[in-house]
Amino acid sequence: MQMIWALFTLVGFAIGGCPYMEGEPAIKARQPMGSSAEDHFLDEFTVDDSNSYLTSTVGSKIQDDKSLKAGERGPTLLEDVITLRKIQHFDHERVPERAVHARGAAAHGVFTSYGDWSNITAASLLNQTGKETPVFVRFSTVAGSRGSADTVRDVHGFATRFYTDEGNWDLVGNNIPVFFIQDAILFPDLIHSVKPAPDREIPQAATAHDSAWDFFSQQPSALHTLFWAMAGNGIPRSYRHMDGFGVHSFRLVTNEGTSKFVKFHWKTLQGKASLVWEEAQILAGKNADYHRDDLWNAIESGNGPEWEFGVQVVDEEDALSFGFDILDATKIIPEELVPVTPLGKMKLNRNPRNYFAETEQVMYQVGHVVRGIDFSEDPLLQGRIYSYFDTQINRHGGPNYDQLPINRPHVDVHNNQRDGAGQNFIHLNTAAYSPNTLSNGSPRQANQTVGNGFFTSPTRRVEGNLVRATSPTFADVWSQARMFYNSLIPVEQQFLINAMRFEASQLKSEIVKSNVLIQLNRVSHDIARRVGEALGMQAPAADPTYYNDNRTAFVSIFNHTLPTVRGFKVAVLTSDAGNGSLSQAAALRQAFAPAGVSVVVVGERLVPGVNATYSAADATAFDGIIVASGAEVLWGANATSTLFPSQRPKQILSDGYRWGKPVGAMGSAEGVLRESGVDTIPGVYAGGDVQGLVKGFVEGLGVFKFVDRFAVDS
Ligand code: HDE
Repeated sequence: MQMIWALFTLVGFAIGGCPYMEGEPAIKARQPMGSSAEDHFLDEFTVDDSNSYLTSTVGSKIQDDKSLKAGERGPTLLEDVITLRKIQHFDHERVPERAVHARGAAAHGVFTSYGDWSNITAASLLNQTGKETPVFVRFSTVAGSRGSADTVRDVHGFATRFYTDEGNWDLVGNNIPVFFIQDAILFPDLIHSVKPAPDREIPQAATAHDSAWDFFSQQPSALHTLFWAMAGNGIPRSYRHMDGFGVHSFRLVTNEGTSKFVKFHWKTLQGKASLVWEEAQILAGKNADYHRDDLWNAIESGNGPEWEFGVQVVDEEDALSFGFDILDATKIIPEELVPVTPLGKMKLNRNPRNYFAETEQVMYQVGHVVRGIDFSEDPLLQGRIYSYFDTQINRHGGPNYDQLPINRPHVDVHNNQRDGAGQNFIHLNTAAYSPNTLSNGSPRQANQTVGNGFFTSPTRRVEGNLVRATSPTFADVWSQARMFYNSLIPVEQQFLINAMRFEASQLKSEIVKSNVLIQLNRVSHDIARRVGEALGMQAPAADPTYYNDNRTAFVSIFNHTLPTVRGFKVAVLTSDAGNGSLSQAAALRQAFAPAGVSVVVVGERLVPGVNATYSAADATAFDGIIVASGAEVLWGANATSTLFPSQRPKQILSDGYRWGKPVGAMGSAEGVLRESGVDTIPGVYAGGDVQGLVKGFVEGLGVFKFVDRFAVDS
């Protein structure tokens, strides 16, 4: 242990390049984890530049704002190592972005076990009530590049690293519990089809193009996941408002060696919530960092999000007893069949201090499991185990990526792996092989397989002839897509159909369009007919083999109110010409504060008390909109101003209403509601009493989307 601490210090010293720094030393002594709220495992790698002189990368004090020239107007000299090194370092600042999931944001947090779960797993993070384990969680979209917009429609990554006291466990999951394909060998095909066209690199971060739907309709295993993505799950309100899933079946293994299949779940304690498509599209331009912003601000304002961690546990012999194969990642186990047992809770409470060092360099790996957790034979999972190790070599440039501060486990690492690019450690053992006598046999084998349920559960047994084949138990890829659709409320089904209309109507190939209708028709004739209508195409005759009336209660996003609205934003529209609207906005701010809702005061100019101007504000940025009394002047003769685009205040109100948000108006502003096309139906609040209005409005924020405002066709 001592040696590792010493090495960490040396490494930090090299990274910090700080021997000549003045003021606070950058390298702090390592403290035991969790001894104070400020303690953090990355502290020793931080560099504090306050009160310091510039130095070269090897510590000499330098001036680096003017290159060394032969004469004031002469050429820069080759011997100007300061300029050369600075530019060279800049030239190499980027590492390859992730091949998928390039766009994302992350945060630190803590996982707390609800109990001692050693009856189902030997995993040490779950063996004690109240036991805390640090985590680092990265959320992402899949298809877009690193600079793409947050609110594009996509599956979202939900990757969690647990820094357990027995090594790192990475649960690299998504916000959708199923996946497009059943076998890892198809992953490059899937991704090539959804990524932009190879000739013109269009479109960015979108599946509304021929190759994606060509693949989806040729590989119908994609349908179930596609349905989830076309529904609200593809456009969550924020990372905080989505669930997470391990997707595959894994195994939990006890110290006694018994094992069971499990599906891992993260259930958001903020409640599931989604945008509507038009909002998401506009946000992609107005604020491409919408989700990133939300997560960052929620944590900074003390509203760090929480998820409950749970498992569905299935006996090994029941793998095929539900009418599908639990090794097939295109299937969920409906919670009515196997309820989710909550095991613990995670809270994110700390933002990264450096995006590159932490969020960009975190390298999750499905193969990082700890004692008590084992894989399953899911062929998709098997391929992932390889892919994540391999891709990190491409990103990092060598095999020592696990030594980066964010990737280090919080336990000692001893093995005979040596050297490689960027080796951080100075290994003292000169007998880097096993078995040895020269190092007293160390590091020694720690074979815990039998009796201790290490990586591999001792009861696992496989046999079979070598085949390149899909198991017949994976054959039905339509029934669960249908069950998913059946389980949505009508307006949500409409959103899904509208999303498909949006995407399919942009397809150029008539063959692809017709193949899409053939596949949709296998799920539901009604869907095929309604999507076909927008394409000007007739759906094929009903194809009822997989039609069913199954439903599950746990997949709808729009059928519940949110348990908390903390971290939400309400716009209060004001006018500095309006009588007292700014002071009313201040009173509203105070009244919303106890609910954890922040108020953004919008006005014509950034005068004191105003946080945003009409020239920049837009309804997409807010979860609710209130017009303060006095602001009605902007609806009348002053509706046109050079300070903001024509009719902008009215547009903010009517857009918010149209997108299902709670809206309201106070006192003399009440008349603007009708004038802006706002009918008095649920989710519209009016009155002169600040406290009374806020009480109702907070409930409206919990409803989040007033769905009666959206038309449903048949
Ligand atoms: Fe990934 N996936 N994936 N994936 N995946 C990557 O690894 C891959 C799959 C997921 O925030 C890559 O480090 C294959 C399912 C997340 O850093 C890469 C297959 C699920 C993230 C890779 C899958 C995921 C990745 C790219 C099919 C949900 C982002 C960069 C066999 C359970 C992690 C990287 C982060 C990232 C391969 C399918 C989730 C290329 C081969 C299923 C959340 O290795």
